[in-house]
Amino acid sequence: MDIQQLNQDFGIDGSVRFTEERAGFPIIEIKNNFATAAISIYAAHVISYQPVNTDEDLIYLSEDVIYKIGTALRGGIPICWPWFGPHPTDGSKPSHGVARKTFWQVSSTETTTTGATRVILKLTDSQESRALWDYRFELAIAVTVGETLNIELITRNTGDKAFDVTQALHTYFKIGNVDQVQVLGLDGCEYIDKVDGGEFKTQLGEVAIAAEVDRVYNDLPAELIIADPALNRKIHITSKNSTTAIVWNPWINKSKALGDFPNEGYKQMICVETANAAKEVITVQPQSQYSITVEYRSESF
Ligand code: TA6
Repeated sequence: MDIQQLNQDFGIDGSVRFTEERAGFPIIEIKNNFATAAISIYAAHVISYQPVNTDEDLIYLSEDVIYKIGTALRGGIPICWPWFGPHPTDGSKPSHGVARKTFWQVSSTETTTTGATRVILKLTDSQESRALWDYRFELAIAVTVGETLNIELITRNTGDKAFDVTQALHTYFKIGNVDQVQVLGLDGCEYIDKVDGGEFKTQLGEVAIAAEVDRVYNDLPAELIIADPALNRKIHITSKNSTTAIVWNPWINKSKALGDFPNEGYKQMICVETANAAKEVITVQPQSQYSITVEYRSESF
């Protein structure tokens, strides 16, 4: 991708520019009156969002992130699609699907009527994708950077046969202290405990982190909150067309096992992922579409 051409075609003076600190991996840098943000065109991967007048990015990106085709960026907002987790029937296929390990195309950039910045990137089926998942599709992500960060992922079935998807916006949030962070809103929800053999359990009280946590919650409310007293902030997570959320923290041993993640990284991040997964499988009929949306808003305690 030619950076000069991208800036010519999609740059917006003063708010959208394309840079390439890592050769071959162009980044969309966004700056407006509300916030700064950055999106990797590889994997259409949001890697930063920081509202003005705040001291910390909302998004956690591993300092050991690896930019390599076929490798998912560690941190940011990976797009897990068209399946969440291992492939439902074929373990040889890539975990979390095909969308997060390939280049997307920039479709449009614009300044909205409120002065926010909206960027749309698209991915369509290819010989490579059809070898892994034999369907015709167009996948679009609309990222709106303003007082909030709004992400909409739209699946269009452009073929002649219905298909099922599970998916997740697998967001890594930056936190001040894993020992103090809580996820509010899941009390009483059923979850699959992936660190305890996939047992079905019920959440008692708010979610805190004191070991590896890998839980798939179903039937959840439209809003969750990450309460982070160490950074004196609450992050409101509001979703549409999603009743599944995953809470993940790798804790000590898994952090050490991940080659693109610092050993102490678990202390500064928590994943709260907006999804359609587990029993929430989405069937998309030919020539129709399905959209999942999440909005992040940060406020002081
Ligand atoms: O969403 C939680 C999870 O499914 C965990 O099981 C863990 O595997 C995490 O995703 C990260 O997966 P990745 O393939 O990006 O290393």
